[in-house]
Amino acid sequence: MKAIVCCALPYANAPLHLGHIAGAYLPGDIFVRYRRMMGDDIIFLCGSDEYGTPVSITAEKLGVTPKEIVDRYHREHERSFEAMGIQFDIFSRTTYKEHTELVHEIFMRLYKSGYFNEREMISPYCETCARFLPDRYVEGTCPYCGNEKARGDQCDQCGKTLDPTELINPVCAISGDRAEFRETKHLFFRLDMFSEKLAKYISSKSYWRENVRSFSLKFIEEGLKERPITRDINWGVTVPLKGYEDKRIYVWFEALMGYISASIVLSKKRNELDLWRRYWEDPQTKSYYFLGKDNITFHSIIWPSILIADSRFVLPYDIPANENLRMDGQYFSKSRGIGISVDDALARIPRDYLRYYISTILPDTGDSDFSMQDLQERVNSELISKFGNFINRLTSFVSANSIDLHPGVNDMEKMQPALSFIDEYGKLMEGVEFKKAIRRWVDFVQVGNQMFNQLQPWRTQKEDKEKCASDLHILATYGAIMTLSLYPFLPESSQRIWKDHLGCSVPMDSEAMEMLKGGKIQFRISHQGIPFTPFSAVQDNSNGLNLVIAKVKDAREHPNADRLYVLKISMGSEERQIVAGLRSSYSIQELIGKKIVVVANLKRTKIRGEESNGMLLAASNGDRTGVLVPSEDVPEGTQVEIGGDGYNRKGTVEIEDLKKYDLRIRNSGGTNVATAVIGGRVCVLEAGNAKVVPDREMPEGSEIH
Ligand code: B3M
Ligand code: ZN
Repeated sequence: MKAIVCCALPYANAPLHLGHIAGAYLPGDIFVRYRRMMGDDIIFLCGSDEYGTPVSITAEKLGVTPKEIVDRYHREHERSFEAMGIQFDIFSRTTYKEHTELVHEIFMRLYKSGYFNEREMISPYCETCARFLPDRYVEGTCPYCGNEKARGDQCDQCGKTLDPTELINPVCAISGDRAEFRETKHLFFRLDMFSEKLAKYISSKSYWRENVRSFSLKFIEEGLKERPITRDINWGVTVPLKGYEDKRIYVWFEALMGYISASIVLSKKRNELDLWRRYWEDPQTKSYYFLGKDNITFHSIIWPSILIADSRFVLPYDIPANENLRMDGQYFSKSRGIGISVDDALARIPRDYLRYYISTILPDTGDSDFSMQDLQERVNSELISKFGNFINRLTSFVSANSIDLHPGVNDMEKMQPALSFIDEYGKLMEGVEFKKAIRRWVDFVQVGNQMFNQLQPWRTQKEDKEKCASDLHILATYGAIMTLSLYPFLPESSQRIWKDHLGCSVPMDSEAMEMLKGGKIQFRISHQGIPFTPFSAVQDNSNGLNLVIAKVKDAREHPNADRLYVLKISMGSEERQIVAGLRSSYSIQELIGKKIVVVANLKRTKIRGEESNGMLLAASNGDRTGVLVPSEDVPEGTQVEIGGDGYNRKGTVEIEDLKKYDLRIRNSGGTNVATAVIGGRVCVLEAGNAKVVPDREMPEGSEIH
């Protein structure tokens, strides 16, 4: 089979989190590894989606250019994918000239064929910023659900697609001032021309996931309207037409073409200029698009319409879209500080354990939950105790007794459970049902362990050496089938076990699978112990931070240090003295009476002759410092919770220990608050029902010490 496998191009404006990995990239990688193992001819494409308002808004907020943002996140995403073992053939960029050229070519082809209408349209305009406000630059109240933070293009609360004119009380997202509506000229893509063809195309896709198919058909039923495909912005692909110099192509309209331009870049990289045509222009090629559910209609309606209009390239064969991943019941969201970034996760979870766990909870047919505790249990009980143990008992027995494995006569009967596993596993993998495939795999590992118990090699070794050797050959074949079918999920560990533990010298591919079915693979078993180390979700057992709200009773200058104050604080039941380096940023008057946050279990020390029993927390960024305070008045002595984790607060911590919490100011729900990273999770610091915030405006990213 010849296939193009695409993963949605991530916007280059924020770090990737595990929700992205579970929703699009890991399933794509698993699929490609499986199909390649089966001998299929595949190109695996992805790249950065770099234009449009998602990027320019981020740039504006941070006060840098869009180019700086995309350069930074393109590199970062590339690294994250590599670290996850997700290996695209090309990770392209929509800012590449190959992309612009292709977009211009397709654009003009569609324009000349009459698929665009030019219209005056009414657009939101901000007087203060002196510009039109596309999509996300305008906010207001959703007319459908009343959400006050709906965006010009969509309401995140009820999921409805919106037109900015529908918003109640529209305001500019940058200035916050009221948006007015003005006329401006734009090109519209005649989506309405494709209703029939699309309905026929989608109806024929009986193998599509039910949610994708019914959602798309419903979208068509509700009536396809022409869609504006130009915008009044300057960060985007230019419009190759006179009179459109100040406008750009709408990001979605061009980003979709990024799949094709990525393959053009790949062709150049491989020095085979027509490579991309061999895939896209061959009607036999099957194209797959892995993505999150927010992107369904773009791929099932808009992209096929562009492709039908262009008429040269294959339409999507399948769009295995996924639902969302939650973390402890909440949706992953970068802006609300929920969830784990890929880097944070990999800092504490070995890559293959993370790939394994995510595979077992893929949100393919419904939302699913990620939890550290669950990860630890699954990895330790399924991967290690069941599979790892099978490999260990097999290899240790064979090595200890120097058994010369060889096939026996009545083996085929014992192979039955393995053959039916291979059959079902194959069907699930081809049907893009990876979560079910891995569940089926766990069952098969169980069967292998039971078989081991039934065959009792420790007895036959004494009573019937011939039977023992052939039984162990069967068991080794079982182990190899487990290992081979694990490859798409855990490429690294499975190759290691295949070579080092089982001593298989043939490549891990479909031929190997056929040989295994016929019991014809040679093993050179070597005992290396259990092939995995147990995983503990608890990073270490040192003491946790004990943070408490205290009130400053008194303050004086430190007699021996001109940057320091000596403070008397009260923590409710207890009074203490602490030393704080705040003299260049706060006056004594400003401090007295303030409720602050103290690390109450910091090792007691003397600073320039003054005792300091604890430390107050403050955020700083260059020369700016803001003391952390509760956002509302809470009693002194109130315990500050970090993500509600009942972690150990006994004993003392050292200054150095603070580093591992990565305490910093992050944005959560639109405000900058104090956060810590615990167990790879970003947690907001909370005191009673108050948040912990800096008492002066501090930028996101400011460190806390
Ligand atoms: N950039 C949307 C997203 O990251 C998006 C997909 C484009 S695919 C052509 O959610
Ligand atoms: Zn709404």
